[in-house]
Amino acid sequence: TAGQTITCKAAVCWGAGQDLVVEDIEVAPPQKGEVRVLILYTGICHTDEYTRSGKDSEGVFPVILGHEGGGVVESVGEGVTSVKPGDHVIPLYTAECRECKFCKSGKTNLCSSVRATQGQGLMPDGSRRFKCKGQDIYHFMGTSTFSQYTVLAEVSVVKINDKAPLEKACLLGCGITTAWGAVMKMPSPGVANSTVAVFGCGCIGLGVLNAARLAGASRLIAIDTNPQKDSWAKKFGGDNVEFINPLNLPQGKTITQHLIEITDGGLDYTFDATGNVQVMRSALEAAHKGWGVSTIIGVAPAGTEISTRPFQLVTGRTWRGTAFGGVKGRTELPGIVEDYLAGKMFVDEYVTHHTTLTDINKGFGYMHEGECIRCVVDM
Ligand code: AHE
Ligand code: ZN
Repeated sequence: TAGQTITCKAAVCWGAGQDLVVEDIEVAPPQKGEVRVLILYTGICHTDEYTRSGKDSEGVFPVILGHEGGGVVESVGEGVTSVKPGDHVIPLYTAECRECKFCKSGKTNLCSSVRATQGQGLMPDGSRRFKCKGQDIYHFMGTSTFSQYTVLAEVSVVKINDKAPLEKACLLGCGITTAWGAVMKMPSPGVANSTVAVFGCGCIGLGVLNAARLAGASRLIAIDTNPQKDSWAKKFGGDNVEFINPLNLPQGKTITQHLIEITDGGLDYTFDATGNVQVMRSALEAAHKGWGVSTIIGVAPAGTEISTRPFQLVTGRTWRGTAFGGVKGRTELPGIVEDYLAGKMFVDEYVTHHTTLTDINKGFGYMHEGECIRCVVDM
């Protein structure tokens, strides 16, 4: 099939707010510096729903969503050297070119090589590889994993150990790695022997708890309005996790006041895993005066803004954020896959639901239910 257009199935979102429609699409061969990948499994992340719903300011339609995939290289374009047909790979929505100002800075995992075109739903040369009913279809996050075949920039692909089962490892393409990195790549001194609170116990929040436990946090507090998340939080963070439902606080107490009270002044580290800007503020203000660090992981709806009194920062709290956990995909993801294979971190445990490409909309439905952590789509 190398060099030829492939016809396959993909879930197309024709317009903002519409359900996905499984269509026969055409996938053009990979051009120079590109890789065509057979996607075997993909997770569904809230960011897919966010863009589907029309809330993403970068959203363009018609589009093939999906960014948490696992697959096998089918063919490569001219000049591609880092992967070859048959390699097991994970698509990277945060590319790593190793040549741009960002990559060379040593200070960030953000890479500028393909980000501008990626945000417009295009390949780096400004064109598209998907067609349906004669119409060009936009790419998404440089990945478009809701297609049986997708085309990626070489800088947006990483080869992983083929012993890792792709029906689980696909989840390392977004949620789990993001949470893991947000904790493990925290600037010094890091979460060891520190108090940690995480707001939101979905995939990201549970990943933070799992990583913070391994990193040796001294106290773990999990916050969620869904009481069922208590047992989930303990499963991922250990039996000592203290679960707080902010809907059940003593009369008149805010979550921030309560946390400050029970921790003698606040937490060393807090994490927002909700994408809610009010929660982000609570997380920042629950960080300890003088040194507390609050990390934003959740993606907030377009148009919303965060606020706090500047005094909160003047008095030594740090507000930071992270994309893909600060992980450099091509350099660091293979090692994270090894950590998974060595049993150091949970991955299988996040999979609560399965669906097929045909029933992908059901997967979006599961996501709105509290008991779904991750739904894996068998493509
Ligand atoms: N397009 C949105 C921004 C979306 C966003 O913040 N994406 C996260 C990843 S979400 C994964 O589920 C991210 O890492 N962003 C870094 C980047 O380069 O986009 C908007 O608001 O415009
Ligand atoms: Zn995601």
